[in-house]
Amino acid sequence: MHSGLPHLGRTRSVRRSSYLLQTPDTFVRTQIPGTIRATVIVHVSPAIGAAFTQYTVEFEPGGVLGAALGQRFLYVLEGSVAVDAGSHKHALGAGGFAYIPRGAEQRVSAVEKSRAAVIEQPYREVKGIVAPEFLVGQEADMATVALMGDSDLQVRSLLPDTMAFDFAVNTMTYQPGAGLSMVEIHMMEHGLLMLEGGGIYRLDDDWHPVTAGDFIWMAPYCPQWFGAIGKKPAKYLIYKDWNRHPLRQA
Ligand code: UGY
Ligand code: MN
Repeated sequence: MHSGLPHLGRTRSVRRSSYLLQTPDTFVRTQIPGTIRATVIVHVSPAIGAAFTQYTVEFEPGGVLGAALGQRFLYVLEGSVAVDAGSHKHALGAGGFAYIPRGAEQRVSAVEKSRAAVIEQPYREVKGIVAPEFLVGQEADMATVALMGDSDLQVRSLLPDTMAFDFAVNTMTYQPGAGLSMVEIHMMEHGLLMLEGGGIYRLDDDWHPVTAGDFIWMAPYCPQWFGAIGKKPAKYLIYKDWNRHPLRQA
């Protein structure tokens, strides 16, 4: 019989000063202003020291997401989500994504039961550079590039690599056995959602098994490395702050 204490307080989730590994068994669902028939799982926010927020929104059919604070990036994980921003009206299926500039009037609603990853960040202006405009796309249609010449590690940049964008969102797909060619230590922070497969993530001085559904936040300068394990590819969606002077982080 079920004891009521199946995990006895154990979980793969870990919170350290330089990273957070959040596994689905520890997800807490909440509301943010404006959400209707939708709940959010906030993965990371300034409360932990991040300069952005990332959350997963789970919609009932017809559910609505509230207003954004700053620019918003949305990636549909499951179902179908309508994004309505002024003259732009799109229905996005799984793998569809939208970039919505700060201040844009918007309505993000679910056509059916759906889930989406959402990233919001204040925009860091640069004199002489025009802020980005609304865009939508489909992950599978984006160009795929071998990372450092390794054809077993493919990267798709979802946002254009221009100075107008102050963050990047990419997907990274590792064939079984593929791994990052180096341990990275960099100023930029990451929000990472495991989409498929799994492997071992080195975070700071710890090595963690990770699998689809897990979320990881890496603080600036967190040593990081990933190697894919298993019989199918591992794939993640990864946010990175980008393209700004190191003294212009606010
Ligand atoms: O772009 C990146 O920094 C990426 N290679 N990092 C990562 O996968 N942890
Ligand atoms: Mn990195």
